[in-house]
Amino acid sequence: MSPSPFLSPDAIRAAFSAAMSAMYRDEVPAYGTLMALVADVNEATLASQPTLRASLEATETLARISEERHGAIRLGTEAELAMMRRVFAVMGMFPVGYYDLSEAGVPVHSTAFRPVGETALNINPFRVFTSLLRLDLIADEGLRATAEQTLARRQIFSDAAVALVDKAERDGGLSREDAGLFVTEVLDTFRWHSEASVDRALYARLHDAHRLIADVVSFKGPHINHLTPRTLDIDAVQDQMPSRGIVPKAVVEGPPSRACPILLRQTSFKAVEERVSFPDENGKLQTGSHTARFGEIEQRGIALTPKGRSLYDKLLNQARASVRPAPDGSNADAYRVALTRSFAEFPDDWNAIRKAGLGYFLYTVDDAVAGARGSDIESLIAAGAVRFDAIVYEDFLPVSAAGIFQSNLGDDAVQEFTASPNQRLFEKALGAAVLNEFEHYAGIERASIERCLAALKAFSDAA
Ligand code: OOG
Ligand code: NI
Repeated sequence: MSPSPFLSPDAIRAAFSAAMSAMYRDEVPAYGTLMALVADVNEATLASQPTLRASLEATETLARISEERHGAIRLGTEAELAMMRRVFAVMGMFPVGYYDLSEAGVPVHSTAFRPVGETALNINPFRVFTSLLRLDLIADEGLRATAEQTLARRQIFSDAAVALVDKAERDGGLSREDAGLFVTEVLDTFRWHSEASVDRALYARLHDAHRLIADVVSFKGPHINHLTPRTLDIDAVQDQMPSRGIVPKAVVEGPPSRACPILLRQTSFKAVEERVSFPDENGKLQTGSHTARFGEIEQRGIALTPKGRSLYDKLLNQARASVRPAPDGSNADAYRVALTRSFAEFPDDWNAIRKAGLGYFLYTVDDAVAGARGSDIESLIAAGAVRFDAIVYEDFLPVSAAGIFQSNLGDDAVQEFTASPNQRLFEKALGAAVLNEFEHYAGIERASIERCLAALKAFSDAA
């Protein structure tokens, strides 16, 4: 077989993720500080928790930790979303899940572009939370039309980027050289532009309608608005942020701190105020400021089954019904207590989580000799032949995402929209259906069980 003439999508994604991280470190220096803090905390955590290290080794996910991050962008039009899907596909990233944020007062709906399948995820799990602005939620019709016209005039992809996507689709991949060009050209789309494309008056009108609308409509492209490294101990990072000159958001989003981490916990530092300029009618630039870009960290835990997820949703709602976290942090301690109390109902032991069918696990052969006579997975586990490790949650959480959006939109910006999920409309714009996250995890779990049974059968047949 002759070697493939193409660089793999996984390698293109890894290169793109590294280039994006370097660009963002230049643009927002606090992100670099955060990365250094996360690296220190991860190292200390691995040194003090040998079982965590063993589990990451067993699932072959240790190497990816320090490379791991997600980012987020907000797009303005259906055409931008459809093209973005094609761009991400070249990097082996596909839309997973549908998130309706209108319910939380943010006029967008979203998906996450990410690698799918165990191998691709282990090579590089880079993902991008991608939102589409919903102009249909702007009440002022005149402003909506102006916003639409402004967005229709911009072209966020370079001609060269579009040509390379066409080529990749036509030929089935990109050569190493083309892949290098592709990374450079596509990175440009995510770059920060300090010169707005609207005048100050229009910016102000958009901003009054919703800060997020101003962020999407006023600029030449969908600047990356944050990057998020993965930490193994989010509480330690949250505690240490101030000592490195970073001010964290009031509370950590998601489940409470637990022995067995579930889903996703996230916190961020507030968006930085940046100088921008607005062209006036004579083309002269007037200075102003815009606040949008921030940094975030996250700790990922086990992916939950639909049963586990509905228990999570119930317990989170219960905690938030008793203490609603105030943006100024004044009731942060009370919220933490309410959360911990509510989640006492969620088993905090890996085998209990597994036995209750609440989470997904990866099964691997630990000791083939011990399993010589077993044939079902439970007796193989009991005999010590098979070990199980949590499958990491690769997706996002709508309530957490809303909390992250809010803390960076200015905490006074909370606004009500009628909840109006519209996955069908989103998928029409995207030009494809989004994948179902639960099916994805169930497939990984099932495949790991089949691999164990086949390996142990081969072993006992040979013995
Ligand atoms: C996206 C916020 C959501 C997360 O980690 O939940 C997000 C945004 O602010 O554009 O990134
Ligand atoms: Ni994020």
